[in-house]
Amino acid sequence: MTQPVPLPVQAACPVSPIDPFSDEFLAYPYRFHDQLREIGPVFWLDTYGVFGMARHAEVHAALSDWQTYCSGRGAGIEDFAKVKSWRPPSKLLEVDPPVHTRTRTVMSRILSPAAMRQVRETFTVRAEALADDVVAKGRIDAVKELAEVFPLHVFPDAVGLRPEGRENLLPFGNMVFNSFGPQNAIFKESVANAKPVVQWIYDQCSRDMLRPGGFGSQVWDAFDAGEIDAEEAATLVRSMLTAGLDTTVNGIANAIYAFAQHPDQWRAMRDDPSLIRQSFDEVLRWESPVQTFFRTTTRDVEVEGTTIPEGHKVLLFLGAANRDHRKFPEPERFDIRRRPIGHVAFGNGIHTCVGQLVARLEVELILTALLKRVDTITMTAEPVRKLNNTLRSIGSLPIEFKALAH
Ligand code: OVV
Repeated sequence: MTQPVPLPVQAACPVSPIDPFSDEFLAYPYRFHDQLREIGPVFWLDTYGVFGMARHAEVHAALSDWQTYCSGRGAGIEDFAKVKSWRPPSKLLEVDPPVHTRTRTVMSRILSPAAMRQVRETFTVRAEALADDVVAKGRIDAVKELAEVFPLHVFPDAVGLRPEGRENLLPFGNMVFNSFGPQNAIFKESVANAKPVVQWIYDQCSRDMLRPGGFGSQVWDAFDAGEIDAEEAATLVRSMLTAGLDTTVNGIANAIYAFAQHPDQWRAMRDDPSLIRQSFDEVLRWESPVQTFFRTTTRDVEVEGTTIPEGHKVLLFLGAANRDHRKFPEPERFDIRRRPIGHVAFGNGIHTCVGQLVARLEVELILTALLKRVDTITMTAEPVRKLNNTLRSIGSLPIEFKALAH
């Protein structure tokens, strides 16, 4: 392909030829993570000419320091100061204070604990009905028939979308999460049919398309109140539609995968259902749906003896940080009693996932409904990975539920 990019002269740090967006890496990241964590606290990825961090301490610290590691130049590999972004930048993910503070305030109010109490009952009824359905079937593809079904049923309704066209939601998220990485074959394939998908998404963001009272319409209420402008309102609705589906689909799929691999942990949770909510944090730590995000340095910054010069991209390996033995002893072990405080699957600092209460609610309700009905979860064939430049994603997960005897 292209020549390796030389390390900037000011920086003295290990150089790695590993390509974190190659098929091999994305299909099985963990042995590469080990190498990257052990090579040093900061390293240079010469395939792309970006810095990287894969240890928990440095990833966590970089996420906390938005003044030094900014988001306004993009959370992907492209530097918005140099190239125009693939889509108009997010007003939430790809901005810094003061704009971020304003938009974030609106979003966190709409996705607050009080808002979750309002949707909880509807979400519960649907989780219970879906659990009845999949347990009656016995053998299912846990991605197509469960993990995709539940978020796609409850979340677009809560946002207030029309029923028509919802099949565009997952392809759009898939594109955007691919677009944070390089324009490799994975990205290109996902954007092959982009036009109608993107058009549909943008159409749904205007006020007249959104059911009054839903999360989307509430964004527009903030426009009425003068908190945000019209462009911000439409783009914040887009954020919900982009970040709210593929992430939770993979969160649920990864949870089923984790429990299918660890029957003792499913049993432990049935013996003590109070573990359900915290078990999701262990799923997120062990198999993080969002594996990476970039930041851009706003100044020369010294990290453990390396100076990262201003204006460089830094790739933060969230999934690797979550399996750093320096932070989490025996990190490969999936243990729902662990209480993995400090995991960075939802990020950290001012950009910490603003929709995480929705994700937590969805997973809690699905696991609760399944736990009442399912004795054992068995994988009936190897799962098939779906490669994505950012997401740890499963394409199909054939499983069998054995129902509890009543
Ligand atoms: C966290 C996240 C992922 C993808 C898109 C966005 C946010 C957005 O705000 O558009």
